[in-house]
Amino acid sequence: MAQNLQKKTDPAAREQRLDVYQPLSGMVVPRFAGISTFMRLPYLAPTQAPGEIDIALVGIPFDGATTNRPGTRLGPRQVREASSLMRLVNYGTLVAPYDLCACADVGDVPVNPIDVQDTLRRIEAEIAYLHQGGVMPLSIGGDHIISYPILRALGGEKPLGLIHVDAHSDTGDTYFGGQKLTHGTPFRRAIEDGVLDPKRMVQIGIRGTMYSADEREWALSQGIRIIDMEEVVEKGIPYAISEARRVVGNGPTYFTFDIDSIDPAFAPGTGTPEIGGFTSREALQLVRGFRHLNLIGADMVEVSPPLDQSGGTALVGASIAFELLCLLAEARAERTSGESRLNVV
Ligand SMILES: [Mn+2]
Repeated sequence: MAQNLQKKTDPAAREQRLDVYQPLSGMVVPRFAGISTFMRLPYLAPTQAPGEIDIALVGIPFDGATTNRPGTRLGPRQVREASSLMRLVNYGTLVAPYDLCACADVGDVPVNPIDVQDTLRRIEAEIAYLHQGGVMPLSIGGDHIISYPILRALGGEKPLGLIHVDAHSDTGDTYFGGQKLTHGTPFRRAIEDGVLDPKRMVQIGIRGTMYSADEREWALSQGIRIIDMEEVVEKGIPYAISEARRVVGNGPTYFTFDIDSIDPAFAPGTGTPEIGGFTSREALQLVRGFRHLNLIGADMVEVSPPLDQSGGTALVGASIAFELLCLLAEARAERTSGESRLNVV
């Protein structure tokens, strides 16, 4: 790995790597053809990633912590397929992520579909390996439990800030008589483990019914800033963006996007849909508001293909994943070049 890391600092080698890690051109091989990878990027074994690429797109096909309707284990495959519709340049921000960072699809984490704890260990090990090798992860779930081992892998040195876009707080304690590892509990576990700083955590779009008002009370008592959907509607998306930027500040920050934050009219293929959500257009506006933050990774979770066989939800998911990739690539490039335009609040 040491030799690889040395290669990384050589500017000529870096230019070469940007040439290699481009999506398969839709002008050469039509976009309906070829083998499905995220964004039509080259596939690279995760063991080869350190020193070679800057951002790894990681599939995490696990739904074993789902408390209601499953199916997200099939998410990465369908999102790969839908992501063949993504092109190279972000129309809204003009960010061209593949000109900034070497990116590759590193395949799926080899999960254990019948063992939650074993799966979480495997996810944490792979993400930690990438992180220690200087590679930023953009993970595609999978149910929301996957954020927990990722936060453990990334937050070991210093508790992280978090931008959390979701219909649900996911800060519950236990389900079904003491089960602590579910897709409704990842952020409570991460806070308990000290890898997530609740005072630098913001949740956006929370709504729907709750099992009990205590869920919200616990989150608020930890210092989490909840910009629930009622507040977004009242004050607007630009307000939500500036308030969230204030909360996370300039410290290392992770971004997690649950597809159920979007209204089921646009994204019905998810296990726990809630009406009154963001339109897909509003979601683009929201995510694009988080440029120039100190982002160290991101995920897009909870696309469940069996619940939307039209594939439309996976297209929304792939599009959000591209937006997240643009944020990560720009943040990474700014850190590397030392020309940081970090978060002015
Ligand atoms: Mn969630």
